[in-house]
This record gives sequence, C-alpha cells and structure tokens, in this order.
Amino acid sequence: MPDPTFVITTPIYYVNAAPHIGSAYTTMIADAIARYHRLRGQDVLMVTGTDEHGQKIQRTAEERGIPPQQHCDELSTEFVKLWQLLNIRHDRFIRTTDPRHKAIVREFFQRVWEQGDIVTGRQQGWYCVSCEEFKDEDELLEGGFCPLHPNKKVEWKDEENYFFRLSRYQEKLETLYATHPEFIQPESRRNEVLSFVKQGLRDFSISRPSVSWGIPFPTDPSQTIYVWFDALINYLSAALDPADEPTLANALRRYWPADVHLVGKDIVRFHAIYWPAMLLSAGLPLPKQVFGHGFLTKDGMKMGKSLGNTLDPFELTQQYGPDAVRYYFLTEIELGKDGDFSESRFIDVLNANLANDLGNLLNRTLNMLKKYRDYRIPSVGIPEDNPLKALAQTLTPVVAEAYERLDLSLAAQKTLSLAQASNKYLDEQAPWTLHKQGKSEQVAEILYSVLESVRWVAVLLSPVVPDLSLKILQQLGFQLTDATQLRWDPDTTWGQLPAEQEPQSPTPVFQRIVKE
Ligand code: ME8
Repeated sequence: MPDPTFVITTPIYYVNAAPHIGSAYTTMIADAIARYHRLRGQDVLMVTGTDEHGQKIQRTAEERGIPPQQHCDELSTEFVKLWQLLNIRHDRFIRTTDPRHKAIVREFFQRVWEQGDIVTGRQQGWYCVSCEEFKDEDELLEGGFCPLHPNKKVEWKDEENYFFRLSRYQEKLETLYATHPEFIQPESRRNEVLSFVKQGLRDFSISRPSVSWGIPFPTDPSQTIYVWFDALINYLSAALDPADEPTLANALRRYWPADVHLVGKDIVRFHAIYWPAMLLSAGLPLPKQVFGHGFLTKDGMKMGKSLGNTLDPFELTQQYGPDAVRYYFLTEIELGKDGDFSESRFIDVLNANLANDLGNLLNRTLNMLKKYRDYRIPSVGIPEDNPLKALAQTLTPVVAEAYERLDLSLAAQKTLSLAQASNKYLDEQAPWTLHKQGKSEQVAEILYSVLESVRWVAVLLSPVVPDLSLKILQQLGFQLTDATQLRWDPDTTWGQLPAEQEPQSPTPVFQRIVKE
C-alpha cells in the first residue's frame, strides 16, 4: 500500500523577471508526478510559488521605479498565469511576502536561535546577486564573473552578519547521506554533494545589513534575514492548511515531511546541505528526497537573453498547446540529465507519438467501428492470450515503477509501446479483410481490444498529457470532465470500456503539426 499522502515541491522562483522555460520545466515535472500520485488515490500536495525578497528583487523594483511589493504582485501573477496555461494543478502557491510565511520563518528562527546555532561574524567575500550567494574566489570565472551567470560580475561585500553554524552539522549530514542514499538523487548529484561536504562545511551568513527588502532579523532589526534562509522555509509554510493558524505545529500536521523537493542542479547544495542542517537545528523531520534535475539548452546552446535564444514558455504553449509542451519536455529529456530543445525535433516527436501512434490509431479504429459495428463498442469476451490484453497487463506495473522513480520518459515510452503494438496488430489482423469474409466475431475482438488499449494508454499517460487523455476518453464515450477523475484502480483493469457504449464522432485528438 502506498503512503496515504504524497508531497512534492518545486523551487519558489525569483520574481526578478517573467517566468522562463526553466521554471516551467521543473513545474511541469512536479505536476506530472503529483498527477500520477493522485491517480493512485493518494492525498497529494503539490506546491510551487515565488521567492520575493532579497537584493535582486529590490534592485529590479528600483530599476522599474515602483515599490517592491507592487513589483512582486505583478510578477507573481505571471507565474500563476503560466501554470494555468500549462495545465499545472498546484494545491498551494507560496509567496514569501505572505504574512503567514513570515510567521513561520520567525518561529523557525526562534528554534534555531534557542539551539545556539546563530552567531555573529564578519562576512567578507564575493557576492553574486543573481544567485543571491557568496562565492568562493576559486569558483569565479576570469574577470570576476559568476560561473552560473557568466554575464554577471560578482560584488565585493564586507559585512557584519549573523551566521548559521552549519559546521556543527557536518557529521550528522554525513550520516544522513550514508544511511539514506536516496536522499539526494540522481547519483551524479549525490556524488557532487558528498565531495563538497567532505571538504568541510563552513558556517553561512543568514542576515544582510544592506538589504532592506526582506523579513526583519528578529533579534536585530537593523538587518534582514538572508533570502535563502527565508526561502527554504517556504516548504513548511506550504504544508499549512489555509484555514489553520500559521504555526509550525500546524505545518507539521499533515503534509510534512515532503516526499520530494524537485529542484534544478544549480540549487542542490542549498536543498541537500543547508536545508537539512537548518531542520536538524530546529528539531524538525527531514524531507525524504532532493532530486536535482538537469538544465535545458536550445539548439545545443545555453539559453540566455544575451544570446538571443530564449524560449518563451507563453508563446510556445499558446502556439502548440499544453499537452505538446508537456509531452516534449517531460518525456524527451531524461530526468537528471541536461536536455535540448529544437523546434524541429519537438515537431517530429509530437507528430510521431501523439498524432500518429496515438491519435491516428484512435481515429482509424473508430472509423472501422462505424463501418463494421454500427458505431457501438462490441460486446465480446477477450481471451487472456490476446496480445494487447497481455501487453497492457504486463507493462502497467513497469509504468508504475517508472513514475515512482520519477522516470517520466520510461513511463511514456512503455505506455506508447501499447499504442504501437495496437497499430501493428491492426495491420496484421486486417479487420477490413475479415469483415469482407463475414468474420464479425473476430472483427469485434480486434476492434474492442484496440479501443480498450487506447483507453488504457490514455489512463497511463494522463499525468503527462491530461487534456489529451481526457479528449481520448471523451471520444470513446466516457462522461468525464477532468482527467483527475481517473483512478489507477479500477481504470487499469482490462474491460473498463463498456460494451454498447457509443463513442463521439471521430475527430483528430491531436492535430499533426506542419513544419514551416
Ligand atoms: O533559485 N533548465 O530561483 P530561480 C532547467 N528562488 N531548469 C531551470 C533552468 C534551465 N535552463 N533555469 C532555471 C531560485 N531552472 C530560488 C529558489 S527554493 C527555496 C528558492 C529552474 O528563479 C530550476 O528548477 O533562479 C532551477 O533550480 C530554478 O529554475 C531556479 O529558479
């Protein structure tokens, strides 16, 4: 039996600019995983949000000549809009300027303070405002540029700060990684973290004297809480029920600890080192996993405004629809590895998999049903050795296992193999010939088993392409209004397509895209 709850989080994104394809990538993956767990009947919490404090945001608002709160309100709305457009169903949307989150941060701070884990110190070093992070000198690129933002120069800071005593947690963290190898995934990220920690952990600064846009430092109002210390705690604020008082006790009640913190590889350190140490200090349970996925490139090159090759997620989704965008990014890129977007490849994949393998299969079969069976789902017993029935039953646990491991590409590939096998089965069985020979029982078995397989594919693929799945099921005559009404059990049981059901008239569920 799976756990009754499942909690998955995305990073909360900086509101320094409009959402880009990178933020969309992480959020689409989290949505698909969350949808899978809902399909399994679990009580799921999928959360995302926006990170609204810190120097970067303060400067962006100043450049725009508007108050920071107004800036955050405007930009945060853009994220919500994109998530709607991409069919992302988040259960909570966290904003760090929300007073409820601030209350959780203060209570968390108090616990860490009482542990004696906050001390004063002097911070001298190079700061990357884009990362909102101090960098070691040897990490920097020539000329003093940040390795993650090669067009941004780091800035020298010399400040009196408060520090979190991370060094105290070296041993506990090493024990955590050793006893819970699944805590950091994939393996390559785990190794990076292990070797970083092995060099020895240093205390990190958790306050900023020169930044006013942030949560006031509780014990010293001349400083604000460092944006990352504030931001990581969002995961606890997200676990709060909207009706509850914002206290840690309430946050811990139902949706903590999180099952997966899904993040990009750029911020694994914060999540796999700082965050568990902060939680250990506060005496709170640790999340079960931090998964650091890879980065996207376009036509083989890093995406960036300076290179003029950004990919606007709004434009892409408006042009091709949410299912197309979701399908490509979730299934064509192996999670954990870096992945590329090229429009030509994008179109090829969608045409091959969704328009041909799946859409055309449904369309041609429904047309045969019209011709040979009076457009009613036939009533026939399908023997166990029917190849499609056997395949559907054997591949379903494999698909489940792939979803559990966040391997969306494998889940989709296995699912699609049932559609491909169905096309082949139709070609080999040639129901058009059997019909001419008057073998109507055989025609009925073939058409039923193919349509039942298409139904099955729609169910298995619904976490990735919820709208397309819904269209397929509606076309098969089901009265569904939302893919979230599906349930693994019984919907992955053979024979759920009712005999005598009348499908809707056949129309293409996924339009072939014509290359310009
Ligand atoms: O780091 N490819 O926010 P952020 C794939 N506020 N994913 C990408 C990407 C790319 N090219 N670019 C960005 C922050 N991402 C903090 C997080 S969490 C407590 C605070 C995704 O707006 C990826 O998930 O810079 C990456 O980790 C995240 O956006 C960084 O978002």
